[in-house]
Amino acid sequence: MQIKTYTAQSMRDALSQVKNELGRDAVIISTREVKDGRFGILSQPMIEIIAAVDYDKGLYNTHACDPRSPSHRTGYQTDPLPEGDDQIGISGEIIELKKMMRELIAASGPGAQKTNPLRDRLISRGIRQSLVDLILRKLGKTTDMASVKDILSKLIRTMEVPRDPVWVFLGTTGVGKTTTMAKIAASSVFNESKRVAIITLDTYRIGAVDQGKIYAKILNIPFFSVTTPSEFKGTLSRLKDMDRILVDTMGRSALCDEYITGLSDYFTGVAACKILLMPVATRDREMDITMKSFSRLDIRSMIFTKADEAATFGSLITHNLLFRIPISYLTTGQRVPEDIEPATTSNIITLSLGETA
Ligand SMILES: Nc1nc2c(ncn2[C@@H]2O[C@H](COP(=O)(O)OP(=O)(O)OP(=O)(O)O)[C@@H](O)[C@H]2O)c(=O)[nH]1
Ligand SMILES: [Mg+2]
Repeated sequence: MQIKTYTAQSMRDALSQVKNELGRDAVIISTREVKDGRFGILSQPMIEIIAAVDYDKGLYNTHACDPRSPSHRTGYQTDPLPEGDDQIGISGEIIELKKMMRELIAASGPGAQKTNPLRDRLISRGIRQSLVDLILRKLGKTTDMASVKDILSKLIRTMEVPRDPVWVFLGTTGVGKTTTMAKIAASSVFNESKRVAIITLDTYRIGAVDQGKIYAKILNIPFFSVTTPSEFKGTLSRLKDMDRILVDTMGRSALCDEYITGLSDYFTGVAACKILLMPVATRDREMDITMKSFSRLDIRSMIFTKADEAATFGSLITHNLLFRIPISYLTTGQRVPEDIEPATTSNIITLSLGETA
């Protein structure tokens, strides 16, 4: 027998995982609500299902009423118990779940009826299912796309340029930190006539210093490369007359704990706007992992990058509604300085959900 545990944000998702992995003959052993403990106060209730295939029905029914048997303790039996048995609740639940499972399999088969086209449409745009369900629940049954857009326009947080003079560009490898910093440096110099300097902390990757140096040279602005927190703080104090100091950082996997700890040493006692960059096409799981790691650095603003490479834009809405960090810019290509635009609530909604109601 194969027993597996599945966790998802809704019963439907968890059942769908069971169906996909274990097939139609899977039996639900237990379900419970668990906390997604990854985000502290942001943690969400999750559904955990334990399911099995190739189980020996006789074996489990034999042990079902033995209080010492594992099956009794966990409610492994899959048939209804006689009236009066204290396990009847669990058993009834299992029957109910089996029914739901069958309905789910039927609903996802060929010719399946779509029960809520608006829900399907929002999910197909890349908005996380649990959020879609929450929004639709809040709006009631008779809702339409116009009311979804209306509620989102009240919830989405964007910000104009950060007010602090020091902007720090953070994010995992290759998300576009250096390129975006160069775009912002160019527009700060040419469009806003700001006095700008660049500092790079990225001495880890071969060529990283040269990359920053070249942009600084083209823009004719000061450039510094530093390797320790004290050198960084010393450089900042020498740049007090600058209007904007853009700090490029080395990218590393969000799973690398030492990297985040090492970075945070640079910013203790420094007033800076820490900006996290994330490609629009980031999947939910990677988004959560990145946020879990980088939230330790007190992120104040988001820049979503590589919008030109994304097929859907629901990640913008998912991220904004879940993590509540204002979005300042979207980047739309590799060209420096052209491919960047300020984020506004209306362009996020239009990109994510289209023009039509
Ligand atoms: N399509 C597309 N490519 C982009 C965008 N922004 C950056 N890139 C490309 O992404 C690649 C990585 O960009 P970098 O700016 O070097 O990324 P990084 O985050 O500094 O990378 P590391 O320092 O290595 O972590 C380069 O090829 C960029 O041209 C964008 O908005 N769209
Ligand atoms: Mg870089």
